[in-house]
Amino acid sequence: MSLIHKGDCLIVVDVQNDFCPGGALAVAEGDSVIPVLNVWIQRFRQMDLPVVYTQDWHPINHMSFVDQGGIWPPHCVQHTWGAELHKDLIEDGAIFKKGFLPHIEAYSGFDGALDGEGGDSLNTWLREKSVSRLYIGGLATDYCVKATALDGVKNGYEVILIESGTRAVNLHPSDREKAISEMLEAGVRLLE
Ligand code: VGL
Ligand code: ZN
Repeated sequence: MSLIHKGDCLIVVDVQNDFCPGGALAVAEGDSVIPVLNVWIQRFRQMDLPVVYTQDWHPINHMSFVDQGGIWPPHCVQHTWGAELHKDLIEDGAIFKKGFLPHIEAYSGFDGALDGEGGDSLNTWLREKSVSRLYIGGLATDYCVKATALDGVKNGYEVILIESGTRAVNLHPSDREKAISEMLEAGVRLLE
């Protein structure tokens, strides 16, 4: 078990209905990250350390949707069931919404704003809380988790990926592996 301490923050990426079985962009075994992440969420909260959640939050005309020329079926549309965080996930922290501008992709949690458009950026919030190290898990390994982890490194944080708390879309079967290599090369540490 890894030791967590002051300066650590847990980032739970996009554990939303649409990325879980039965959702519009279901990730295989997407919901299996929930029990793993719930343990981490409780560990962080017991030590009074911050947990933040990201939430993909698209307008119906988002550029990533196939009908707008993007590669994804419509998913995580604002105010729909698919956009809600999964009901089994323990929710105990700030929520950063992202992807709310029709013409900007925004895979990274660092593109998110507290409670949506106009809210504080994730980076501003983390700095205010004197966070220096990020533990990251959630969905999906090869998109939003990867983008958030890489931006974490770019913004000067130590980044640890909770691998058992992630699942990949795997549009191509090797995408998960490629994403993990990219993160490792950038300096992300892996926790099994
Ligand atoms: C995501 C595809 C499209 C993700 C979001 O959360 O990884 N993937 N939008
Ligand atoms: Zn999306």
